[in-house]
Amino acid sequence: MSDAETLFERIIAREIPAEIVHETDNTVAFRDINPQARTHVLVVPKKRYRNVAELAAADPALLGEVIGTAAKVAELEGISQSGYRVVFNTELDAGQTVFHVHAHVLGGEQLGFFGR
Ligand code: DGP
Repeated sequence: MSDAETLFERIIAREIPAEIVHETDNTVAFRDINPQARTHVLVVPKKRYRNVAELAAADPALLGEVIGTAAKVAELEGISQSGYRVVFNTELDAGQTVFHVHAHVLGGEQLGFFGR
């Protein structure tokens, strides 16, 4: 896979199957293949930025749209009242493995604290 294309471009292009739960003009939301909570959905802007810092610097409106899609996913998944977490893993110490910015939407159960 070239640096110009990550796994997520292939999911967005429907070249790799994923369970898509919501889509807007500029974002796609699909279930994480390795869920860390009862609900675990990834929200990805269709345009690729490496991480949330690059997205925030280049296109804050699109970052706002990613957050808005995350909130919409929480509604659709029925967890907006019970609570959920939105996480952007950023670079290696945070465990980022796919370098196409994505928000994790986690919920559907009591989440543990996180850190080390
Ligand atoms: P991160 O560690 O923040 O870069 O998260 C990448 C996430 O992507 C990780 O939680 C697992 C998920 N993932 C990896 N490969 C696939 C895949 O082929 N399909 C789906 N749906 N999710 C994937």
